[in-house]
Amino acid sequence: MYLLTLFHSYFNNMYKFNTPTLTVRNFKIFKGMIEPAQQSEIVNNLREVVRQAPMFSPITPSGYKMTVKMTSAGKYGWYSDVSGYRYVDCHPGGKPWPNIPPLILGLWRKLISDTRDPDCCLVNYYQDGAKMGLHQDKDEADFKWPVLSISLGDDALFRIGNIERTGKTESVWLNSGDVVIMGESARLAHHGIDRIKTGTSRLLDKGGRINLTLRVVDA
Ligand code: MD3
Ligand code: FE
Repeated sequence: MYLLTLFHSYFNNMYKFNTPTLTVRNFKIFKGMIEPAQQSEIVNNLREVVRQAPMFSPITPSGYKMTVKMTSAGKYGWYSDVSGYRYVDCHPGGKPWPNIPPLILGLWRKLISDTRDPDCCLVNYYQDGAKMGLHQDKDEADFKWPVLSISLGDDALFRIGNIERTGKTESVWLNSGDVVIMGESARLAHHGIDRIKTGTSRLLDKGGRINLTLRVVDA
């Protein structure tokens, strides 16, 4: 049985040697997995990403400007306007998205797969009062791939719901350096960010919070 499990992990390239600090509704939360020096290095890498692909606030299909600023790295970037949510292969300025920084790719390869890289690293930036309403992520072709999230900067109140839009939710605080893996039943669960506690981290010069999500987009 043990050999079978090992083979199964090897076959899927899913590394399960790391035990989550806590698991809430199959969201696997690794507290403080990224040490402060590495967090700073990631932020430095992101400065270059943002220089090549400046942050913008997408418009939702219902016409509201999102309070979160975003950009992306990788083959695709996530985008939204009145026509809908989708992945696009260029920044709204017209240039292809910059490459995903190697340090960030390394985390994916260690935790998720060393044979299939993510197609997108979505960079979300939350500042004074920014939040993200309860939603599902379903613009990707294959939900068998988990999504990996990395929190940097100020603390955030993360809300976890159900596959259905309604029902009881649970909230957890995410701190700088926390990593969350959303796979299996968590992959299509509703989730959102209720609020940021400003001034809780000194990682970012201008304060706020960055969340990175690594996603496989193509089948
Ligand atoms: C569960 N971002 O970008 S990360 C998002 O902190 C998003 O910026 C939040 O929700 C943030 O879509 C939460 C956690 C997260 C990200 C993607 C998921 C949870 C997910 C995809 C599927 C299921
Ligand atoms: Fe999401």
